Amino acid sequence: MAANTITQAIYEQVLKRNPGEVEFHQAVKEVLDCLGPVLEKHPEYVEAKILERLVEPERQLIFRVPWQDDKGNIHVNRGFRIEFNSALGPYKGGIRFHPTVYLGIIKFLGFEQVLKNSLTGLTMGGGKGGADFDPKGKTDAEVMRFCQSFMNELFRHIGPDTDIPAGDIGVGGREIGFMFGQYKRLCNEFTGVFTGKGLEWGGLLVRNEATGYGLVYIMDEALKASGKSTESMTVSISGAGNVAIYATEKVQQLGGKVVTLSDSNGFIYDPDGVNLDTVKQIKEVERKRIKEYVSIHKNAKYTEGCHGIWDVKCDIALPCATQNELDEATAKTLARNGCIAVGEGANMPCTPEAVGVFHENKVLFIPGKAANAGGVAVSGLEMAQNSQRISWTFEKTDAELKNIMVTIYKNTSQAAEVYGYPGNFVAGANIAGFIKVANAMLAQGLV
Ligand code: NDP
Ligand code: 2IT
Repeated sequence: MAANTITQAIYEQVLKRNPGEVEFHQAVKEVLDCLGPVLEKHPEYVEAKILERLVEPERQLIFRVPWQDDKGNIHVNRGFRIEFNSALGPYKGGIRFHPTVYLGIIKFLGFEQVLKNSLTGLTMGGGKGGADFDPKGKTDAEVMRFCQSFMNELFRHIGPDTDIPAGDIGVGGREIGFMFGQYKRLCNEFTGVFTGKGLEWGGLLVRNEATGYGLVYIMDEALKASGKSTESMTVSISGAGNVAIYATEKVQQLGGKVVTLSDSNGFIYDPDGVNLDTVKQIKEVERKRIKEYVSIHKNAKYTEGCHGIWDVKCDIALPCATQNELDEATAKTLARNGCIAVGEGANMPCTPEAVGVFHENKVLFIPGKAANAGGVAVSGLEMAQNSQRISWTFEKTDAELKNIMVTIYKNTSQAAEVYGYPGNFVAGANIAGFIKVANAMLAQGLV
C-alpha cells in the first residue's frame, strides 16, 4: 500500500475515534502529512503499526476537581492527565489551567510533547495535563485550594520515574509550589516529581527563562545560516507570559528590538522597544493586564483585541500566546510587510494555512516542537540534577540550553534534507522526533 494511503487511513481512524477534538486532529495531521518518505524507507514501522500506536495515548485520565472559593461557594472543574508515550522515558510535560481546556487540547499538547521531547535528545516520554480552571481573578488561597484538590487525584498517577509535570498556560511558580506541596504531603517524599520548582527547593536556575531563551537561540542559529542575526532586527511577540517575557529578554540581550506584546484582552505597540522591567512588574509581580503599560510609557499604544498585533511591521514574528492565534490572512500580512522569519514560542500558534503561506513566501518558519523545546529540555536537566541532589550554575545550564537548541536546529535541518523536504523545518522536526520514538517502540516490543 502506498505510504500516503496508509497515513490517510490512520488519520480517518483518528477522526472517528476522537470526535470533536479538533486541535488533536490538527496536530496529528501535520505529523502524518510529513511521514510518507519515512514509511517508504522503513517498512518495519508500517508492519509494527508504529503510527497507529503513536496516535493512541498509553493512558488518559479525566477526573473531578471540586473546590471551595473564599466565600464558601463550591465549584467543580475537570482535570486531565494524558500519559501519551513512554518509549523514550517517563511521561513529561506541563499542566495548563485555562477555561478553554478540554480533552482535545490536552491530547494535542501531549502528542506534540512526545516528538518535542524526543528532539531534545534527553530521555523523556511525553504527556500533558490540565484543567478548565481559570486562575485569573482568583485569590492565592483559592488557587491553593484548587491546586490541592487537583493533586488529591493526580498524585497517585505521577512520580519522579513515572510522570513529571511542569508549568504551561496559567501554571507558573505559584501553582507548581502548591501542587508540589500537596504531593509531598500525600506521598511523604521529597522528590523531583515536578519541574519548574522554586530555586530554594530543587528548582533549577534558567528553567524560568528556558523556553523564551531557547526560542531565540534556535532562531538566531537559523538566521546565521543565511548570514543574518537577531541584532538590529525588529521583533513582534505575542503573549506576555513566561515564554513571551523571556523571549523578549533574550532578543534584547542580542541587540534586537521587541515592539509588541499582548494578553487575551489586547496588545501594546512600543516603537521605542518594550521596557521589560515594566512588563515584569505588571505581569509577574502585580498580575495585571498588559494595557497598564501605556499609562507608564506614553509613546506606546494599546489596542483592544489581539488580532491586529501581526499588522505591525516586523522582521521576525514570535507568537508566544496560544494555539491557532495566527491565521492565513495574518500570515499574508506578515509576509507582505517583509517579515523574514517566524518562530513558534507557543504550541501550534500558527494554523496550517498560515504555515503554508510562510513556506510559499520563503519566510523561515520554525515550528513549536523545535522552537519551544528549550523549556522541557531544561526541565530534563532539572530532573537529572534532582536525581543527583546537586545544582548547576546559571552559566552552565544556559550554555547547555544553547547547545541543545543548536543541535535541534542541525538535526531538524538534516532530517528535512535527507527525506526530501529541504528548508522545511516542520517536516524536519516531525521526522527527526518520530524516528527516535519509532525505533524505541520497535525495540521495546508490542506494549
Ligand atoms: P502564561 O500563562 O505564562 O502566558 C500565556 C500568555 O498568553 C498570556 O499573556 C495570556 O494572556 C496569553 N493567552 C493565553 N491564552 C490566550 C488566548 N486564548 N488568547 C489570547 N492570548 C492568550 O503561559 P506560557 O507563557 O507558559 O505559555 C505560552 C505558550 O507557550 C503556550 O502555548 C504554551 O503551551 C507554550 N509553551 C510554554 C512552555 C513553558 O515552559 N511555559 C514551554 C513550551 C511551550 P492572558 O493573561 O490574558 O490569559
Ligand atoms: O509545552 C511545553 O513544552 C511545556 N509546557 C513545558 C513542559 C515541561 O515539562 O517543562
